[in-house]
Amino acid sequence: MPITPVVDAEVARALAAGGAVVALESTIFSTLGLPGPANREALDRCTAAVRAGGAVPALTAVVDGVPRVGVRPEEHERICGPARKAAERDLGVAVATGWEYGATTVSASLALAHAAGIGVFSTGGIGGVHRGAEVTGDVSADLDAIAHHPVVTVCAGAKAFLDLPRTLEHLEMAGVPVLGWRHDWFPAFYTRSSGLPVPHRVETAEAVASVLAHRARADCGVLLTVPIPEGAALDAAELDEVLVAALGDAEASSITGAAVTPFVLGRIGAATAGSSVPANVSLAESNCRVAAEVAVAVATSAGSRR
Ligand code: PSU
Ligand code: MN
Repeated sequence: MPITPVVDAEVARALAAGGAVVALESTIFSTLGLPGPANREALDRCTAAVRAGGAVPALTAVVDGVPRVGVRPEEHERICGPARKAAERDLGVAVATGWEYGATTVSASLALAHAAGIGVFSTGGIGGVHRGAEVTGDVSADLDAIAHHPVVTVCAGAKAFLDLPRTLEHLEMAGVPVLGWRHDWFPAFYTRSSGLPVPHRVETAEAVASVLAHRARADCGVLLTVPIPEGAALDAAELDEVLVAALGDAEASSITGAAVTPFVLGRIGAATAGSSVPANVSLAESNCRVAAEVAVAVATSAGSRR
């Protein structure tokens, strides 16, 4: 048997009743993802957006060596603190060696959500194929996790410090349907379009639920991309300079492996202090709003098939 998370009582009740549930990752809310106090604001606004949409939020994390799906508000302060980054492959290690706080990435969150029977997951941006991956081989485990858990991942695309064309190619190779929420372009996190067309545009949550229900492989997920809200988007040209500088710093500092993404995120945050953090919070909240709608549609369609 693979990992069995401890599911919070409210989440378990919702699942047993066939209700709508949205899983959330914890890396974005830890200091690895966003600086304080914005990370706490992000967590509060994300969980509120899920609830306002009629779904129950299920925050995933490893706390005191226990894999969890659904973390109580009393524990949120800890979630917003320092953490060890836990990808899917780290979950077993985090449990076996009793990590105090393993903040789940997209891949780990999908594994825990799937194990708990949750069909919808919301995040900020996914990891992808890194620039220079043809040499370093650095491809986020997020991509294969999306391809191997039957869960809808709702995201604002991926940050432009990644190689977005190759990220889309990888998702195609892995058999993942990539959808654009009322939008024709693959979003680039802080900006609404990467300039790359999204393979399929969808207009409704019911359509997304139907794509999941009719997936070609039992173990395959769906990627739903939602562009950052108009008013919150940043200037693409300015951002590009910051991204290039951040990547140069990472290389000069010999940062590799799992440390690359948090390092680059930190540099982008520092270089764009005032603007990137509110943009990040706003897109995370917007994704949660859409994810709640999708979770309601998934629950309704599962109910009618019962
Ligand atoms: N991109 C962001 N913010 C984040 C992450 C990515 O804009 O917080 C985090 C997510 O948890 C994602 C992880 O799953 O980084 C990917 O890390 P890596 O590139 O090491 O696979
Ligand atoms: Mn990596």
